[in-house]
Amino acid sequence: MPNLTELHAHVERRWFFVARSARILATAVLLIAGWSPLQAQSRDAFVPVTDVMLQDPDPEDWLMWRRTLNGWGFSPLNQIDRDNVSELRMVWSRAMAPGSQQATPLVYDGVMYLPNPRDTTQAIDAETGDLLWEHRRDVPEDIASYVGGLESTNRNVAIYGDLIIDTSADDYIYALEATTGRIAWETQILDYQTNPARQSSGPFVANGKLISGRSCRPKGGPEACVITAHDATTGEELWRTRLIPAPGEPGDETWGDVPFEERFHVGAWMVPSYDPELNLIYMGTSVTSPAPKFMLGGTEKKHLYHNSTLALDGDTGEIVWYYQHLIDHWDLDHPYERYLVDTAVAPDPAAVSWINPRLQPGEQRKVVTGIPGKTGVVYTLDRETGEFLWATPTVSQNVISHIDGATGEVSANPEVVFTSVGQTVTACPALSGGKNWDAGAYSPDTHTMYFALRNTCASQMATDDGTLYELASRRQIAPGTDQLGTVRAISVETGETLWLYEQRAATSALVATGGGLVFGGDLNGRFRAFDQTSGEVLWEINLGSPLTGFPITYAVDGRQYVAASTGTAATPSGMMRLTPELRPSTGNNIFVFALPDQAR
Ligand SMILES: [Ca+2]
Repeated sequence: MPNLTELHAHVERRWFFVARSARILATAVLLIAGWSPLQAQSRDAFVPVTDVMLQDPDPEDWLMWRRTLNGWGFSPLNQIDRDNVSELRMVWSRAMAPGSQQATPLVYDGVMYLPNPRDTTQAIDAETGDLLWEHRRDVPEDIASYVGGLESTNRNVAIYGDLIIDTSADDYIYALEATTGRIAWETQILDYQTNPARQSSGPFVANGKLISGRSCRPKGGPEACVITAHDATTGEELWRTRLIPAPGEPGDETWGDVPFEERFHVGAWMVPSYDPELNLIYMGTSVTSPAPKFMLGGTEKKHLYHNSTLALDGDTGEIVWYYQHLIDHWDLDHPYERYLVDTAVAPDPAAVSWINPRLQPGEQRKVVTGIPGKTGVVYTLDRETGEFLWATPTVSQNVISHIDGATGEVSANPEVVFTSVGQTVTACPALSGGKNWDAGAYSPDTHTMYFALRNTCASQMATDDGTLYELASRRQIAPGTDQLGTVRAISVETGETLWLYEQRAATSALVATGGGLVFGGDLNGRFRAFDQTSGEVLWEINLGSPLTGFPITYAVDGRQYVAASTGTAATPSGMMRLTPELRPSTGNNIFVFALPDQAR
């Protein structure tokens, strides 16, 4: 008997027979006949994706979450530029599956691999928008009761060899044949009923290994809080690194007398970056549960490895170095994208709050930089050693009072650190950030990082009602402004803010291009192109629903496309309550734009 997946594949293959496109029909016939799989476009045979290709991808392709291993979110494509972007028009659109929508499309050789909510994967002709195949994972009905909701989020997939690989809501990692959508293998990472972990992000390929993190739920205890590596060809598990130390392990003492089995929730729920030369994986971690540390053995304890950048050995998963950004009491996670840049480091003392006094201004370093956490603070570290180089705030924040430039040690503002149940503080940003999962971008053409940030604060009370973080929170727009959304351009070398765009609606993920543009959307349905150097809005369209996916750009046969997707997701829903007069619709859709023939 065929299983459900195979039955579904049969349905999809029948669909091909009614497709009008002769090109797709020809491919479908070959697939049904079981002949050697062809690229859906029937151009050439499918060329397996290698580590060499992932390290230096074809400009036309978008092969991973932020396109390149260094996390930049940058494409060198330059057909769409500052002069012609105003002529962009939609060339195709599709509705997406229902659920929490935060997709990043992958594009390889003219095919888009689109992660839809609830572990539905689609292969789509990237030129026409026609569906080539679809695979829906059979997600258990009781999953939400174990992983605490948001189980439908399916942020990204990976491509390696001839496989499209995802992690699943039920804590598996699984591979689909890129040419057919048929399942190739699956490997259980955790038993979701005994060690539940929320798997919102998919895997990332580092030298043939599938690296994946997750947010572990307190029901499972510390053994669910792991980063794993699997063989990208076979799915065999190669290593797992627990993010909470056990008795006798380094860092155990940072939890004081909290029993190991009560050390909860230090996850790594976003996607890492990777330096193939150093063979180091850079991944950020989340907060503890509960958040206030007086409930966890003391406010001065570090509770490693929460809110840290971890540099992991690619072969073994060993933590080579770590840097802790903030001892958290307010649910201010630090799992977001890290940019790996080789750059002159010359922080401007007039623009940057905290600088390592040993730094010789202008010296060349291999850095890991960006805004790793919800506080909106930029951190630049030496990525070989973890040495602190500089840090500076962006949006208003009051949780960090000082960073020691010589050691990088971060001091929390004692006025907002909880010391008792029932205590109320106003902490900025709110627990939704500042920054959140909506990634920024780095352009090597301008040596500038671009971030979508929000001006928020929250009135927070420490509770003992058994909720995940033991916090009751009321969000607000930061005092002194009614502008919730911002896009900020920051020099990677000097730390200066080069331009700042502000508006009422919260802003969302960005992509930078070789055409001198930054594309990004907002939660009021607007998708727009900024001039990278001035911040001027050069093009804008209303897509009707919040821009919740990650925009990308790609090319097929020399024509450049820009893809953006809309929908619903928890963080945007919380943000929308701060701008109640803005009332977009909530449809999960992908839209693809290109220049008309005469403008190219
Ligand atoms: Ca998934």
